[in-house]
Amino acid sequence: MIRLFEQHYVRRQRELDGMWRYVREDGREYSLPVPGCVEQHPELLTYRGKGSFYKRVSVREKTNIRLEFKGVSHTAEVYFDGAFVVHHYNAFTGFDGVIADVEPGEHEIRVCVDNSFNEESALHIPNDYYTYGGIIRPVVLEELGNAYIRELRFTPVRQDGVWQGVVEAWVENLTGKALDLEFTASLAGARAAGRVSLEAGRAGKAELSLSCGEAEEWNPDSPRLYLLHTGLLSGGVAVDDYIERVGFREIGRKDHRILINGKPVFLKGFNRHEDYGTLGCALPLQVMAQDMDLMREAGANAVRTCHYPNDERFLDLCDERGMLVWEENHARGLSLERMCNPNFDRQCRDCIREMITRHYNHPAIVVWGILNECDSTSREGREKYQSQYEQIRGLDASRPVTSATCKHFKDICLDLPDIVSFNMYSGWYEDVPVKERHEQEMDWIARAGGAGKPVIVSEFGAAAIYGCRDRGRCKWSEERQADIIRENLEVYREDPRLTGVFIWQFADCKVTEEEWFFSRARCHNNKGVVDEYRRPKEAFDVVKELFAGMNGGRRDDKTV
Ligand code: ADA
Repeated sequence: MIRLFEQHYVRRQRELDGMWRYVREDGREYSLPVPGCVEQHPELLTYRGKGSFYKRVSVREKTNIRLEFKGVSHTAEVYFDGAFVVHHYNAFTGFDGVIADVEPGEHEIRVCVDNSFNEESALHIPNDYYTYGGIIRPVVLEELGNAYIRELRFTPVRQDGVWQGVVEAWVENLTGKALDLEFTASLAGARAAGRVSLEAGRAGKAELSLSCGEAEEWNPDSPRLYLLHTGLLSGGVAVDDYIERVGFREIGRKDHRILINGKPVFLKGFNRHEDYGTLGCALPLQVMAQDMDLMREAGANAVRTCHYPNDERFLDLCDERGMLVWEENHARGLSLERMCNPNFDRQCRDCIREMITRHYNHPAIVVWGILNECDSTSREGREKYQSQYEQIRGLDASRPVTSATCKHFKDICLDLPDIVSFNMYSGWYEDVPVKERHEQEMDWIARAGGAGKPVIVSEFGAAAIYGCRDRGRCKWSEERQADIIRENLEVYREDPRLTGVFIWQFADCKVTEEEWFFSRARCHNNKGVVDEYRRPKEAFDVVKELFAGMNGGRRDDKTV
């Protein structure tokens, strides 16, 4: 499955899922499923290195082929019939390549994949999550005509109580001659058309406005979605189409709160890694749906995609279920030394661009995050935070930005984001009274640049080994994890200055043995309220009890 809705009827599209030939660097051959992680194979359980995936495809007539990879972990080099097509770094963002004038018949796709840690890789490093190897998300083969819609952006705006929709399309001309095309859009009963002129071999932009008076708004309790149909015509004949699924909603901020369509919202949810038992990070829709249902059962209305952009199909689920999303770029706990890796700035910039370009239309995404627990205490670090916030705001002015800090009392960047977020492990890493420590933190935030801003507790929690029970409620037991989460939630739910809390974390996840084995039993981060097979721990029911009716300590507002 590519997305949870059809994106094309004119453009020919097929998913290249199924078994691919995989040749490891030492020549050993395997047949592996795509999407998938190589680690699911018994001989590749801990493989870290290079290998090539091969797939043979056929086309019936001469055409332009677009290959889209939704995620390859973590570096990919793509070849078509032996000719280089595209290189991409980062497991968690999609990329594509176009091969023009492909002759009818059979052809070979080769994807060289590398998940090794090296100086080239500034973001995939030994960490408190695992960097798997493989083609971890769907691969799509499309057959294009003379021109195609490369990117489609929908921005909902409410004007005088009526929903308007701004539709922007970036169109590529694949021919050696100029083209004059018609661009059409239809949504929620409204239609519009315009023209786009393209120079030979160049791209152009089309923009239309739609007045959608009858449209119902999207909000967490009523996540109304609509299909935006767009098309390209040449001389009245359809040459391409592009369908997006959108929602009418606006994000705002007021009095310490995030607003959705003018109503205050309190985010209560989980940090969720894409990781499952023996499947690694290549989660099938079944697991995504199970995670959604379990988070909903716990009473969550929000999820943080720690610490990287997520699979579009999960974001589609969030759109359908009204699950609010804090999506963030790929970075976790990088020191200034690591942030000064020569590739760091570019790899972060690419990740942010690809994340926002591809995920902009998801109504469920309400916050963009960056640089979880990176260096925000130095001048050099601040420059990088500032640059990335500016990049995000330049790409999307419709959503607030934030970053989860753990640099308590030392962070010099709290004036930069729209929302201040902090990670706090009272009762686990720090045996301190939750309320006193929380008041200290909130006082410091107000003095250090966060005054008047919405505040989110972006991480709190404790570890428990599934099945470890102890009447003494020792640390690592399920009982103690439940106690610590209860103590924290009972404080946070009474604080009207908070606009959200995210428990660390939803499910246990694998971590790299290098650098982490000593503090991560089983080489897992065991702070899930369910284990890596989604078996609930005692804490799950505590969360369910306390999330119920939790709206951030305000009796007056009717948060959604
Ligand atoms: C940090 C970090 C998380 C995880 C957590 C923990 O807050 O952001 O990724 O490592 O600590 O489990 O200690």
